[in-house]
Amino acid sequence: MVEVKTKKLANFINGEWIEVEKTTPVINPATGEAILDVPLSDAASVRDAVKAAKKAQKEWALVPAPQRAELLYRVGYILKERKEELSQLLTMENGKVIEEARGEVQEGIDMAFYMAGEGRRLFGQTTPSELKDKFAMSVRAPLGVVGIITPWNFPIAIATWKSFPAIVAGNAVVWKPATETPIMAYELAKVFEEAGLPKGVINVVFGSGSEVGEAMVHHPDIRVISFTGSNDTGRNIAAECGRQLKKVSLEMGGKNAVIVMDDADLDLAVEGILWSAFGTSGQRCTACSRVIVHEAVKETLEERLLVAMEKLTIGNGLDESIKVGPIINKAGIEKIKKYIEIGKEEGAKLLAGGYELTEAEHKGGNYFAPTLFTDATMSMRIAQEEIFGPVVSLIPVKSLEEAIEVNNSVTFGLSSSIFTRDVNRVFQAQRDLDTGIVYVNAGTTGAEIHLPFGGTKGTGNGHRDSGVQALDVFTEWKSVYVDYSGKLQRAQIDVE
Ligand code: UN1
Repeated sequence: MVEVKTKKLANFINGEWIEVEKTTPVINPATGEAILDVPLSDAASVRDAVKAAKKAQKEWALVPAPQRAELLYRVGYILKERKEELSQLLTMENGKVIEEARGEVQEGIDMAFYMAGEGRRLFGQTTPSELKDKFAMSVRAPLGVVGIITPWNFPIAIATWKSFPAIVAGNAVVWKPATETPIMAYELAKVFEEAGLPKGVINVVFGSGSEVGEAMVHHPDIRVISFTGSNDTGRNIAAECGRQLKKVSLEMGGKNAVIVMDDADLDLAVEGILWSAFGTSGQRCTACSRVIVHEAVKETLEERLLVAMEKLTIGNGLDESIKVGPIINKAGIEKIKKYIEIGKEEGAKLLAGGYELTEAEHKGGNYFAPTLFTDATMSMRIAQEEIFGPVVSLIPVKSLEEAIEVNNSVTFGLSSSIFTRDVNRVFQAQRDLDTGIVYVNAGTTGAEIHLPFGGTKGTGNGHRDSGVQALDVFTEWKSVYVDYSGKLQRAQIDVE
């Protein structure tokens, strides 16, 4: 088992580890134990980080992109070497079961190699000029200093989705990780350091959203804020960035549904629902929290789900046999409990779960039993609002059209899925489901890093993390005209 207590977390600014006096404990959600302290920095640390980033970025942008990418390859190899150790640390700070922690670290490794490849692409476009002897092209230019704010539920993967494209494109980064899960940020900064990233290209400032996050959003030299987290915070950030005309990229969750049609492979659907609803204890933006089921198979699906849910083992995710880990903190538990009450009051039928495990069962940890509601309707709050816990509501429907309407009835639009064997339904659904990600015959989770990640409507503001599209967040298009005619040619006028 890896040792965690001996680590002393510090900000990483201009290649130096800078300790901060004020700290708060990081709690292992599986045990309730304080495992170490996280610094609570103030605006002055953000100013120092931006200053360092600004200076470093000028040089970094001049390094040829394939050489910048070399460093990312090194980052990828180091992450690969340290995969098991990092996965265990991730489980300790976040609670997700070790198998999923390994998957998340793998996502970071994949992102390193994928984005390193971009160092030899970063494609621009050439196009003919309307004038003779004139060359026209558009190229990607880095923004300068970029700010990234990352959540506790995917503390390493999401950080790599944002920082790797930023770095390969020639930016310098100021990064505020979630205070619940600072170990992954500390370790990733160590990896960057070991890989030899020039000082100041990546800067990590630990602290709260109200202190560090605000200072980043207000700092005039931060050219973009890329944020993943809660809806309220995202909207506040967007409002302030709008006022400053600062670019902002938001990813703020979902109310994702699995549709099960009457011709579905029901055993497969059960597996897909279980994995995407109760994996990470439902604490994914992509988690399935609604099952829209054709009435012809509703009862069978309920029965099979209940049998499968019985087998879910709950506990400390470091134990390989555990399937469902803890909830991040007590506030998370309280929020889930509130929705259980709301669901009951609204008239949905509770088929399984609905309770927090007792202290005696899990001393100190925050555990909530996997929960299944049925006979929910489209407009109920449990079918509309993000719960971020292991709670799923079944909504019966009569047709594919109705299923799509129910799916699209929420304000979010991140992920959706359909189980069917009918190719016509597959193509109709992928066209009509109003989400940024659509799965066919799989649950709502499991996005791969080389495809764009993000959603429609209230999930975000149109930008995408991950995939080559992430480069659009961290670069600006520059149109370049080179006239080699030797005379002044006026566009729109000197055209024969
Ligand atoms: C998130 O929950 O914000 O698709 C990220 C998935 C993971 C990433 C989830 N690859 O479920």
